[in-house]
Amino acid sequence: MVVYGLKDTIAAISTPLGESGIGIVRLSGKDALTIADKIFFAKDNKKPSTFKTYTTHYGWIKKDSEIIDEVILTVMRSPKSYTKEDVVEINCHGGITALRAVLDLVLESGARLAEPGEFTKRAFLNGRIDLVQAEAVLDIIKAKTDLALKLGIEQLKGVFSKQISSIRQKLLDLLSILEANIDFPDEEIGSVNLDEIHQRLEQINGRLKFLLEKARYGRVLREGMSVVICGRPNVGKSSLLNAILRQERAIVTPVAGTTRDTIEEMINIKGIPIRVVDTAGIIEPKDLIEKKAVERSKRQIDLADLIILVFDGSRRLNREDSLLIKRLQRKTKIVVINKIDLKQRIEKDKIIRRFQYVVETSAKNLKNIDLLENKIADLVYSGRIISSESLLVGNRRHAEAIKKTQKFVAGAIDSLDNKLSLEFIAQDIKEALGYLDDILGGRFSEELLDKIFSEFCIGK
Ligand SMILES: Nc1nc2c(ncn2[C@@H]2O[C@H](COP(=O)(O)OP(=O)(O)OP(=O)(O)O)[C@@H](O)[C@H]2O)c(=O)[nH]1
Ligand SMILES: [Mg+2]
Repeated sequence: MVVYGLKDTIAAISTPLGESGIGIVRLSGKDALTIADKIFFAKDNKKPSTFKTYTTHYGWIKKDSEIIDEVILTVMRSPKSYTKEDVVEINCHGGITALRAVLDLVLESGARLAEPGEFTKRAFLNGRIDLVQAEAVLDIIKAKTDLALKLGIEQLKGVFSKQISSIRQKLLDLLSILEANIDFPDEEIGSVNLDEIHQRLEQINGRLKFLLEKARYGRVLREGMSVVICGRPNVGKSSLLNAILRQERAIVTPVAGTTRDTIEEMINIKGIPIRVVDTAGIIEPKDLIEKKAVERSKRQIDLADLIILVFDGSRRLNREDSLLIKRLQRKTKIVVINKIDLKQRIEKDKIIRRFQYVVETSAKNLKNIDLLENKIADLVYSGRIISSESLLVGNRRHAEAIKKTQKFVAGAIDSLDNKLSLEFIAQDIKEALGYLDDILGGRFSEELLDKIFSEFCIGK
């Protein structure tokens, strides 16, 4: 692996700028301890280069014998540190002036100002973490929701990396069997059982497909989950969409069958990006247009992470409601009893007994829309929509690479089915392996690293 600019010792303020109780200046690199020796004066006159790893020491930072700050200094020696290099952290008083003065002194004494994410980049380049884990550090810093945080921590622990590594190993094993056979076609050692190769490729293919399916959930956190509003005609679905969006987006009329096409909009509910979709209420189509409308709704329902099933509180449940309930049986649902401003005739007890999450609203008067939003957020945060098992695949970069890997594994299976020579199959497997290496960072470009790490803050 090529190592970029790791000779420098880097430094940065690692805590947020602004008034705070304490702030930390962090140094990493081979001169970290020598630099600390020059500027840190312990009460007992000992020097940082003599400190044991993972110990903290009280003292002063001085410039030309003038005290700049009273600090606690921590030493973490290579290789057991965040970057695998010698790391020194200086706990200063908070506030920009003290921190800036200490950082300036560190820089004057031989360190270079770190680039954004450079500490984490070093952890990667020095082999302590893989690229997925480096990205996870960023996710953790940026996490706005408990769930995003949970995902970041899982990835940092290497759960996802392990999955990828294990698939990678399986492909490597296959490749070595194939290559032995290509190199020594007549030898006993190379005799290859094609059925077994086929079986193993299918298994890997299945595993990759599973990861891809899960990638959809990882994306929810960044790109939004899909919430689809369903219900028979006229119950107030479009009115509910408008109420959630707080704008007259969809046409609302007293005529049943008003909405024909699905309508979707992005909104943000308590930090969760959500794609809300309003569907046509038609359940039993009578003509071609209605048939198309039903097909579109069905497609949205299949993709939905959550369904909002709307009933009209002023009417009794009917056949269409029952049909819909049956159709949506396997979906996670919030049931909305709408039109509570009118006289209620619906079998409310029955609904409450049957469904776990029920909210009563008046879309027309914007009543209890906040309760519905809270319910949606609760379901996401409690992990009931996205289970922790789904927290396998993180970002789009990973999903793209898995998709390409899967394509080549499927290609290898095709080649095998078409009785192509083993070279072709080996070539497909090599391509597949390349994409897996992209995920973990075994194969990477400076450009990719820049893109990933430039999103970090300085000091991480
Ligand atoms: N009183 C009352 N009327 C409502 C409420 N919500 C919707 N309506 C009315 O119910 C009628 C149908 O509303 P829509 O929002 O178009 O219903 P929809 O479910 O989208 O109907 P389709 O698109 O035809 O399937 C309209 O006249 C609305 O004004 C409500 O909370 N209270
Ligand atoms: Mg409508």
